Amino acid sequence: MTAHSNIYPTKALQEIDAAHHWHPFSDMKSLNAEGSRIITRADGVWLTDSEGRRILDGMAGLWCVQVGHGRTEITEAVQRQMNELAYYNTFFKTTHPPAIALSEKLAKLAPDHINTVFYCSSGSEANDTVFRMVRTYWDKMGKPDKKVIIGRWNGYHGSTLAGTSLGGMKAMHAQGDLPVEGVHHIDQPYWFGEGQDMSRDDFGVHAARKLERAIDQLGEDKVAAFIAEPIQGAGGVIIPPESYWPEVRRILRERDILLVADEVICGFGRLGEWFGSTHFEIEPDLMPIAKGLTSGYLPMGGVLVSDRVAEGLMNAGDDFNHGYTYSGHPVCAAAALANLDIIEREGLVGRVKTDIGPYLQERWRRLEEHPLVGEARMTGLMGALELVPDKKDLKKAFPDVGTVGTICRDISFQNGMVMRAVRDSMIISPPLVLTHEEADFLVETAEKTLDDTYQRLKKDGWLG
Ligand code: PXG
Repeated sequence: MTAHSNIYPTKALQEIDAAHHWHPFSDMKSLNAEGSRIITRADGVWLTDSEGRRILDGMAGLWCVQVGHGRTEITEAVQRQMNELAYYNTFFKTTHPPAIALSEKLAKLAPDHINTVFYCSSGSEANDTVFRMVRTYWDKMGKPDKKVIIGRWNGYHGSTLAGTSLGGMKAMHAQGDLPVEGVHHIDQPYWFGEGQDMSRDDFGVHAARKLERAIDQLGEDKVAAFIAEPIQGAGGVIIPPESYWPEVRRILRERDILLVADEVICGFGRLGEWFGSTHFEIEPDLMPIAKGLTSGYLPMGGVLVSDRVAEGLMNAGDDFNHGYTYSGHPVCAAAALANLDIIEREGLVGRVKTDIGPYLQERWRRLEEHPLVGEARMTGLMGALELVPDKKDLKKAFPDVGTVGTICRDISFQNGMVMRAVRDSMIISPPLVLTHEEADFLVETAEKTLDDTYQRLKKDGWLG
């Protein structure tokens, strides 16, 4: 068969897929018994599956398709670049115009103290790059004992060795005997899940002070960096209380420790600023990026490097022995430039801040009135619904965590919308081009999905 073979019946495609394709993060035995969903086309915020059904892409692919699907401005830029220079490397004293132009562009978009980019092909590679950069930086600064990187439980930084280690997903650590040495985890600022005994602001400070305590226990002279997502994505859209980031900044400012803001999801307009760091006024030393950089049209990632770290590493007088065959890939860089051009031309960042963001947030938050929803939260275009069995006791969770979330996710798909489930919360992160009508459809479908899920749970005895 060919890549365009949507002439085959769904069942035939599912059988071939089941026979040969190992999916990421999947229990393949049960997936193959059920059969995968097959997406064949996409346009704007709409996916089409192999049965010809249209489904609203509430997750922008996998948190990445900022400009929507099917944008010919990007595909044409890619084709032009393919014909001109499909590949050349950026090693051995060489570069090329797409990498040069993209670097200049990113330096302009990034906060003022960030003017340098190191390229790779994914968010995971970006965090592997961060891992080596941070440690090498302190070596060059004459502080080779500063090696420990502090991450957070339930943070996500990718699935390579460094990405998994820096992240705080216990199920991932269990496979491959991770984390690697020299990584320490602190608690996350997850008020709904872990902080309801305190006010949000008290809990934000409390969670930040875990960082202070960890640094003081490990020793400032041993700690190289703290890494965190401005808002945790894969962990369940954990929006920190407003008191959290200012306190983290105070703690790090008082100590000589680098701050890495993982912008892989929050970057490129998701929170109504070019970077999530700007939304929270984080001022990081390093910013890993990927996803929205190309809107997912081609794989590309990078690390945006502050002047302080760039000068420390680049003026050290020897090589940083790190890089990838596809670092700065010309076609991916052309896709990124075309994508950033659309984001700028259509004012998508400002649109999230002042138009579609507030519009969707207001409607989304109203879902908190539903009997299944304990909390409805959203910042920018990144939201979550916490499903609970009893609204009178918000600390009570469903048994067998994750089962109810999966039931709700499947019902959402049947109702014509992709929502992702994390534990028993439902997540959305739609393309930034979502129209008001599409936002209405999104919320109406979420509401219908909650109703259908409620009926199912009642029928199956989940609600007592
Ligand atoms: N950092 C963050 C904050 C991410 O969200 C990565 C790094 C790794 O990027 P790559 O390109 O290597 O995947 C991510 C990726 C999910 C899901 O189910 C989330 C991600 C990837 C796959 C699934 O929510 N985020």
